Amino acid sequence: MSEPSAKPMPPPWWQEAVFYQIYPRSFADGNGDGVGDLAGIIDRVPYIAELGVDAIWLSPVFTSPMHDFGYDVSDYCDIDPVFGSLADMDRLIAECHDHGLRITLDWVPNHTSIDHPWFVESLTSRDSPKRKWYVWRDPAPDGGPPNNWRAEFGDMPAWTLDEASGQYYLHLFLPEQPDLNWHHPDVEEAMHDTLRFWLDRGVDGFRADVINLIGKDPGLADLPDGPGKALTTIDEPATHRMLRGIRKVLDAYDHKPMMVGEVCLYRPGQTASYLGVVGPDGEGAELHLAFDFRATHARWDADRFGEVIDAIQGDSVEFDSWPTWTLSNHDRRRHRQRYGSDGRARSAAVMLLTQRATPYLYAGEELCLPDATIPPDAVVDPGGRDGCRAPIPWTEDAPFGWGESTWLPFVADAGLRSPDGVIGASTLALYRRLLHLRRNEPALRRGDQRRLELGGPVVGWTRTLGANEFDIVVNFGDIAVPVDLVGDIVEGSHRSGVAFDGVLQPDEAVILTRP
Ligand code: TEU
Repeated sequence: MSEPSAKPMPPPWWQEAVFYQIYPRSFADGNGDGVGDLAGIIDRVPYIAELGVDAIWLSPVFTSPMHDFGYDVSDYCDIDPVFGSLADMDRLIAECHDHGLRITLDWVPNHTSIDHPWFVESLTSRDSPKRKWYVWRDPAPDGGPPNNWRAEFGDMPAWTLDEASGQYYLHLFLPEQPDLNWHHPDVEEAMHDTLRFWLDRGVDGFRADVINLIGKDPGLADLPDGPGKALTTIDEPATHRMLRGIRKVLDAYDHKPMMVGEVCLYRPGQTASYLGVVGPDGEGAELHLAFDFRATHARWDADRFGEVIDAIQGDSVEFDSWPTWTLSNHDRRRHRQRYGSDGRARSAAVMLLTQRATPYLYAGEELCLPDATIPPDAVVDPGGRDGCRAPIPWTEDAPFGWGESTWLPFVADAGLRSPDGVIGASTLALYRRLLHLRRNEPALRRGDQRRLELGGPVVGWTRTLGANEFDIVVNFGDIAVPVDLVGDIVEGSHRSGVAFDGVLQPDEAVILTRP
């Protein structure tokens, strides 16, 4: 008698999921004040579920004076009135779960708002019990900032002098975003409590903002090459210890909450190292996932994307880590804008949703949204990122489902790119078909990925699981090219449901099944 074969463990939910990022100010306007809110999102949950994604990442909705539109939190455990109330958030969590969607929140652990009661207290005196919760230092001998770090936003040092106490506080972003001192055990504990607050309310996890920054070396040494930004250099062992502590908080919950980290480091293996070195009993685990931004930096070019695809899969094998893939988010020009045509954006969707990775979509890409043009007097973001944060047009006619006056202008051709407009509807249909195909085909989610050597402007890869196999090919060029593959086009940027004729049109991407 043969031994019953051990059933392989199913992959964790966050490896099989497609995430959908919502920038709350820009998604949907429930109360008609021109700023998106939780009521608007609740109304659109059926739309999101029907799209075929599995989970939401909601950019910050916590109480904030909005100097960085919510990435400056003054209360981690409440909702800013511009977005609604805690009761609305509870309703959103329930609504998502009722529709089979998971919901993850954006946790901003590196810095608070200057309005956070912890910082307000820290500012009162050098002896305040909260003084050590932030990074305070005496001036350099010349009276200037303690080191040569520059802030991410504005042309300024990462330090602001508090005249009253004669000390500087550190802020890697705006002066209104003071950095927390994670080396203080009370900070660590208080921040763990903010996670528990939301986990107890049923959220399924978090996106952790600039997570590589939390464990800064207390020596705060100068950058060796002169004044500059420290965001992409801070990579300290202390952060790994802190992440193991965070992971224990998450692992104490039965519903398997996850955390994806924004790790702003680019050397091979650096990002993967933030997933931890996991032992047989799960000890040593850190983040569940880390963002990979390499695809967001590649221009529409076969060689570039060939390299990115290989690098992401290569790192996954070398460092035994599950990858992520993303083309757009609230910090960068949208990929439709970067690539310059609807056809390319549609092909990019085929590429994104056939990777062996957890994809992160940015709301609006399913409608083929470019960036909005922002007149100088309408600029509101200190980081110059308003264009990719334009409100989503929900109807064909102005005001596109929003109040009369929105916080940012709409994109050009907004009506055409609404779900009922010509471009919006066809792109939405493509995303729905791709997402449903991915949901129905384990080979596209977790199958092996192998590159096809096709050369020229064509990049191809194969996804295989058992006997199921798909070939995916993308033409990055602007002329039709013959491709030596046979099969049926199960899905594609320009056509589907037909036999492949061996010629890939300009900017076309197809998913083929072997006949
Ligand atoms: O972003 C960190 C980050 O890398 C960006 O600030 C980037 O440097 C900038 O967008 C350049 O265009 C995270 C959030 O995603 C961002 O929205 C916040 O502003 C920032 O952290 C501070 O919390």
